[in-house]
Amino acid sequence: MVKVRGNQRSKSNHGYVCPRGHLSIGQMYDPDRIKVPMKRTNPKKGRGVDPKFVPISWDEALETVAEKMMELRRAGEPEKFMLMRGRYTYCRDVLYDAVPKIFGSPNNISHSALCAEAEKFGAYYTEGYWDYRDYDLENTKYVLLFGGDPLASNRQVPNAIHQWGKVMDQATIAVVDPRFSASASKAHEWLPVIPGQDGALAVAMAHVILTQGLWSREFVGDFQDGQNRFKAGQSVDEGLFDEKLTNGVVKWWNLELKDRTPEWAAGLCGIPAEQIVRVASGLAKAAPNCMVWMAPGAAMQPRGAYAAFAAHALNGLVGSVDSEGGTLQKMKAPYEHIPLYGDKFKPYIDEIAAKGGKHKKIDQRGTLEFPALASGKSGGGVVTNRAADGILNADPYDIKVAVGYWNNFTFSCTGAERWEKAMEKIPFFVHITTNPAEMTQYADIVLPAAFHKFERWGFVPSKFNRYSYISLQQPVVKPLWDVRIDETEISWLLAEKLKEKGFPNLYDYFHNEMVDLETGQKPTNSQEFALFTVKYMTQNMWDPAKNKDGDKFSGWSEFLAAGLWQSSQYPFKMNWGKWKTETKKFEFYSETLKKALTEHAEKNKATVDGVMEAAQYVARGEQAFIPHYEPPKIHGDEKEFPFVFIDNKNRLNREARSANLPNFHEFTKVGPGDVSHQDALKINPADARILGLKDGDTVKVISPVAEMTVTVALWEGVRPGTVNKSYGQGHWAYGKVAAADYHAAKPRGGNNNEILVADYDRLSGSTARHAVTRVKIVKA
Ligand SMILES: Nc1nc2c(c(=O)[nH]1)N[C@H]1C(S)=C(S)[C@@H](COP(=O)(O)OP(=O)(O)OC[C@H]3O[C@@H](n4cnc5c(=O)[nH]c(N)nc54)[C@H](O)[C@@H]3O)O[C@H]1N2
Ligand SMILES: Nc1nc2c(c(=O)[nH]1)N[C@H]1C(S)=C(S)[C@@H](COP(=O)(O)OP(=O)(O)OC[C@H]3O[C@@H](n4cnc5c(=O)[nH]c(N)nc54)[C@H](O)[C@@H]3O)O[C@H]1N2
Ligand SMILES: [Mo]
Repeated sequence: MVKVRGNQRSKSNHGYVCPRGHLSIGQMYDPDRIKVPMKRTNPKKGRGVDPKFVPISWDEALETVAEKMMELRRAGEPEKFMLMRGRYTYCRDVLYDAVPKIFGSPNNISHSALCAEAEKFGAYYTEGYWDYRDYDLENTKYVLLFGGDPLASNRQVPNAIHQWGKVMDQATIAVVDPRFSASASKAHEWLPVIPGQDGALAVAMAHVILTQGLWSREFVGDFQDGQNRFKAGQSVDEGLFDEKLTNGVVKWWNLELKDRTPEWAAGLCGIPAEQIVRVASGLAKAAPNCMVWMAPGAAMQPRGAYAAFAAHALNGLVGSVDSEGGTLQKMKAPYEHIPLYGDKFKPYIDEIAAKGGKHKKIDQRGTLEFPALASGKSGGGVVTNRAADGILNADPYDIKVAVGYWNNFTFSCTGAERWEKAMEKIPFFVHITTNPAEMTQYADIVLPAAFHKFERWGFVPSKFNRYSYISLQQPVVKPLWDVRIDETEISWLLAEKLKEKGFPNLYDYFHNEMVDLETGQKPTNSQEFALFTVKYMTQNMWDPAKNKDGDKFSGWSEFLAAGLWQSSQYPFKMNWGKWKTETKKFEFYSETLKKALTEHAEKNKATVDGVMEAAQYVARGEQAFIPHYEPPKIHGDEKEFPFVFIDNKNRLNREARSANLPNFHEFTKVGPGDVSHQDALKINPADARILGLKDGDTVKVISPVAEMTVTVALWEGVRPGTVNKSYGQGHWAYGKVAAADYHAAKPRGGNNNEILVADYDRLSGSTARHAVTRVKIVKA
């Protein structure tokens, strides 16, 4: 393979990949990849302890895993099996759902809460949509970015890059980011918010929009006599306002917004009142062809759910929800799940599995302190990072056998050290991975994975530029090494071994249910199973009898050649008046959240105020149900730790998977302020002067929990009192390039997650990577 490009048919990426796409050739040909299965011969586990891995056959490897799993079933404790999922394709149904369910464990733990769940909270409790939004950049007149950098990261880089020049010409772009991001550098307004103060800014903008009478009459409604009574400090009689498609605008005003003046916010968030007024009114005047693009920077913070709620609610005030040039939901990408419930599934669940599956999960979701209210359900979402504490405290029980695939929690979770300890404690761990990552160092069995982009079957749905799409992953190159596909092939091979040991249910399920929908043939080996699964799950795209929307194909082979199915274009206002909220309206006063919180409180025999207290929010009473200001909760005493640490993704980061690529280090400088061949801690020159630091100095960055040693880069792109370092370096494993010394477990650069304190936005279960930790800087 010599080149990667975007699918030429794509209406979303316009035929181009983002810069990271080009790194994937290097990832596939990475000489440090794991080439054959291995087993550990040194029983001692720990960072820097050589596992003394030796090569073994696939047969021996899976024989060993199956035996360990069967021990749990024989002892009647299948719940002590745990499956950890990091990145994935949608064939995740097999390994992530079917395997633990049929085996008998409730513990399938995904990485979602490390990623961006808190932003979904904002969209769900306003418009009943637990997902990322799409954005109609092409037709927009105003873009207000809250905590995201779409030219470099977030979810639609190829489209953003493609459209940005046009958007700069036709629209105003305003970027709320404490860091001078790539997008801020190509914007009209930069609002370098003090980390964690996004909520203040958002509610003040709402205050401006209402007091200036700039809300959408079409969307929100109006006072009966057309006279604006939204005056700072004054309550308004709800009866005087005829509300249209929204719920509770006057309640929101009375409970929160009336006192949230731009002057009030300026003192907290560090943005001048004039700029707050200018941006808020600019946004509203462009309405409805405008958007508030809210991303993890403003959400993945302690208490970030309410900042996300407030930022997204602005879209409701100006009526940009589902509007041309606005923020959109998505067209259906109608893939099928494999049978995971109902008549086709139940026969495979035996008594041991039924009993095991009823246990509480290891991540404590749904407990009083961890509501994790995904999609309106108490414990509806995962609390990924809390699983480390669950394992360490054997709460609610001990984990004895764990499998991790395509994940590296020992590196990717804040408070990473807890995961090191947790991994030491798990008696038997299997890592399915391409590279010898940090987590791999704790493995008893290592299984080499097919590289996701080019060596396997899989599929991924997503959306941007108003199209939903399903993109196929196909084995387009012959793997150089003895690898297998994580989600499907390895599940099959494991099922064969479990069957040999007297537990045939998983094998029978795969064999009977995952038939080839073209030929009716049942899978007889792992490769067939992998292919049939993809065909099964994408049947609504390629089978002309089932296809109801978008690209039409005559059959599987045509779909395969196209590599991509696309929906029809998203029609504006599709969901107006049909939101899946309690009131069917866009909720400022969220009856949906009230219900979720009340149910969670009742389940835990508490009051809603009791939940808010336990989950560490300051709001009480009705405030819990509206977008409101929550003060930031940043760890570390301000006097001892004077700098707030800002985390971001460099343009070339694939989360933490780029660091073993020489061209990643050569081109790190494509990130604003970043320096090639360094892991640069960016500090404002004014602060550097006070500390006597200059470019290239080596420093220790010390947080309340840990320290790391990195290189200083002076940069005006962070405000005094904050420092910034891109995420992704600091590997002490992964390969010869990623680590300074792989064999000595010596890191190259520093891992932000070692110094970041493990804390959460508990309402969404999210791990907070933003506005969570203060640090001090000491010359090393
Ligand atoms: N401080 C900080 N922390 C973050 C983030 C951040 O921006 N800052 N980002 C967060 C986000 S958004 C996410 S989504 C998570 C991601 O966190 P994880 O889901 O843990 O994913 P990665 O850290 O990328 O690690 C994936 C691991 O899978 C293995 N691997 C790599 N390629 C393949 C493959 O093709 N197949 C298989 N089977 N295995 C492979 C390697 O061992 C690699 O370490 O990290 C989160 N953590
Ligand atoms: N280049 C690149 N792109 C990626 C990925 C990648 O690893 N690299 N990963 C993908 C994945 S898995 C995900 S989940 C998405 C998410 O990726 P993003 O949407 O980029 O989210 P984050 O990485 O969390 O960072 C977003 C921004 O928040 C800013 N920020 C930090 N603190 C604050 C704050 O207090 N307030 C505000 N307003 N902003 C703050 C940071 O400077 C950064 O610009 O990106 C995807 N795209
Ligand atoms: Mo993510």
